[in-house]
Amino acid sequence: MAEHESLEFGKADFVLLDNVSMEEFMSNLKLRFEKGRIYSYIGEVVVSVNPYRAMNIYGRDTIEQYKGRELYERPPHLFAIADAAYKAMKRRNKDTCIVISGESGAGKTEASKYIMQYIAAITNPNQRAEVERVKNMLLKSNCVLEAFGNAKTNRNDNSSRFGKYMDINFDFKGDPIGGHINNYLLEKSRVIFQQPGERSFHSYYQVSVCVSVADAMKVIGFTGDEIQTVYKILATILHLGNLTFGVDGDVTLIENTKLVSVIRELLSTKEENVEKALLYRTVATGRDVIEKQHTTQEASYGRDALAKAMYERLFCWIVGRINDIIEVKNYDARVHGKNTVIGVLDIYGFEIFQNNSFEQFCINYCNEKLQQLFIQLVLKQEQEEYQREGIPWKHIDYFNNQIIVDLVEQQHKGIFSVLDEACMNVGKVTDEVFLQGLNGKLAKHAHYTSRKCVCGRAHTCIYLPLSLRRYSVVGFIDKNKDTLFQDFKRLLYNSSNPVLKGMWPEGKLSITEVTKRPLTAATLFKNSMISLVENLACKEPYYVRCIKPNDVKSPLLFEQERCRHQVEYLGLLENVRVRRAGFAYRQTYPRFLQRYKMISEFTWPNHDLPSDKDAVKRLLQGCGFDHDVAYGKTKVFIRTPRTLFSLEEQRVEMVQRIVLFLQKVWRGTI
Ligand code: AD9
Ligand code: MG
Repeated sequence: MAEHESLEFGKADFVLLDNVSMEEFMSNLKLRFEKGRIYSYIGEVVVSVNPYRAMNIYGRDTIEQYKGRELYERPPHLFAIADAAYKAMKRRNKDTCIVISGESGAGKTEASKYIMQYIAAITNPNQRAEVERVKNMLLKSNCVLEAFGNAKTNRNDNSSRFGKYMDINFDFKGDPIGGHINNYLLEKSRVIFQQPGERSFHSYYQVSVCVSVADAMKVIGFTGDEIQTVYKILATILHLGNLTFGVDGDVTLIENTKLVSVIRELLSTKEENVEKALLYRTVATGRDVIEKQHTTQEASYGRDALAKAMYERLFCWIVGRINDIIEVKNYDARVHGKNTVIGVLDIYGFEIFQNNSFEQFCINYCNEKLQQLFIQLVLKQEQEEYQREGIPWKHIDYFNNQIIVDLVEQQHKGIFSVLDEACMNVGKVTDEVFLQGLNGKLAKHAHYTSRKCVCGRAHTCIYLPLSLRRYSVVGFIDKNKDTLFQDFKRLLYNSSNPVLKGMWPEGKLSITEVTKRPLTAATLFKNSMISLVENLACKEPYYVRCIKPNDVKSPLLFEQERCRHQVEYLGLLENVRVRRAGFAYRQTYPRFLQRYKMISEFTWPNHDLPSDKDAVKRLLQGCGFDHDVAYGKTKVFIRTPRTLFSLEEQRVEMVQRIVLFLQKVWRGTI
């Protein structure tokens, strides 16, 4: 029996609320959470509340219940949305994507794993060895990426510190044949600094007990040399962290020289080269090339930049290697037909800390961008559906966060442009200069203000919709420029370890050959976000909206205010309104009949009308609901939830009567 037949658990679809108000929304969400119903729908959007406890709803038997079913036939679940995306891909040859959003710790990564598991479980019925291999790779690659890209934060013990978009490619039979991962801005500063209570990436704590990750890497196809090099890089970064600099007269020197030998060994380079790269910088002045000694401050900056860059490069290299291994090979579209894709996006969620820096700014911008896509697509999809079905559409207004996205990314006037401009300045480039630039250009913007903080450090305050976020501009310039002295690139390129050397191809260039200024971190991130959104926009999207019920990881606590805030900024209430503005419910004629035909004498057990559409019309007229519905080309649209309830009630009644009747037949009493 479909769950929305039982009101004990609240309304399974928020569209069915009697009144669309925040109060009703929240009490339904709370009731469902307390009854252990962590998933609900808004139409085809899944709303998920992190249960913070193991739920017995992901096993093989549950998978079987959702396989090939329609969304409304079973209680709301991630599996239903995964199945819908899969069916659209397989039956209609559509590229689809599943976009999972929500704040840090809300359950996005877990959701993405369940979705992957579901897809793996329902595909390849013939157990083709090659497909099994691909599936195994896709699942194992996750574990490796988490080890290197996730860390414990104050919000989440397993927080994703990078954005991940994974395409799974399918052949014409609907079986996975490969994949591709795009990764976005790893929070590399974590290798040199963590907030109190936080940790560096899991990889650091797993090296000693890291058999499982090493195993996973081996299974995926990393060579022994490659795995060795990964460990050496991790060790180098640890040692770099212990390296200190001092002065002797005019000379900057390394205080713990023994470490240099260790690092040299790990990097397979010459010892004097390591020392030189840490203490000097080669600069070209006109035709001359000179070596300029660092101050201790510059040397420390260089050391940290090296540690961060090595980790980031390692991470990107791992992603690249995984992609080499999982990419689709030998697929001939002329023979096998179109190769279709399901993309799964699991990105770092909104986060607000005590002190928010460049990283939080980028992460939150990314979330605004995805929210914008959601707004566009949900509206667009509704409009298109009505047009396709030939039903008039009533426009509905709601808050559009485009203004926030523009504030960040617009050419010339946006915050990223002002930041890049400040970084290009010759002469003094400081965070202060950047702040002045912002104040100059954005003082009149409705969503921008800045002020000095009590602590005396410069802050900019940026108002984002419905929540105040404050970012400190301290460190923006450095993090945006992301300078890594060329000397380090050459050092690593000249390593006799071919794996390491291969990670640093640009080290091949001599100082006089390097002319181009590299793109800034903000520009790179902005470009990657724009292309991500373009990529998602051309696919049929499915959404999972995750909510974090409390800050203490408790399975029992539903913090009303906290949840309401998330419902607000995720625009869930607006989502319900848009969905209901037209019609709360829609279904294709054959499916509708299949479910409700027993409630009308004209359709039970079969109808003799010219089409299913006519039969549905007859059925609804008979029940007196004709005024509340519209008949599209392929689907019937029902305006108010009451009508649907009533249909459901009649159906339940009829089913019971039929069952009773059959029992009597069996007993021979009829
Ligand atoms: V972040 O933006 O990467 O910091 P996520 O990805 O949204 O965040 P994550 O999926 O990592 O959060 O979930 C956080 C924790 O909540 C997990 O480690 C689990 O302990 C817990 N969780 C989340 N979803 C489920 C679930 N469906 N069942 C049980 C869950 N526990
Ligand atoms: Mg995550």
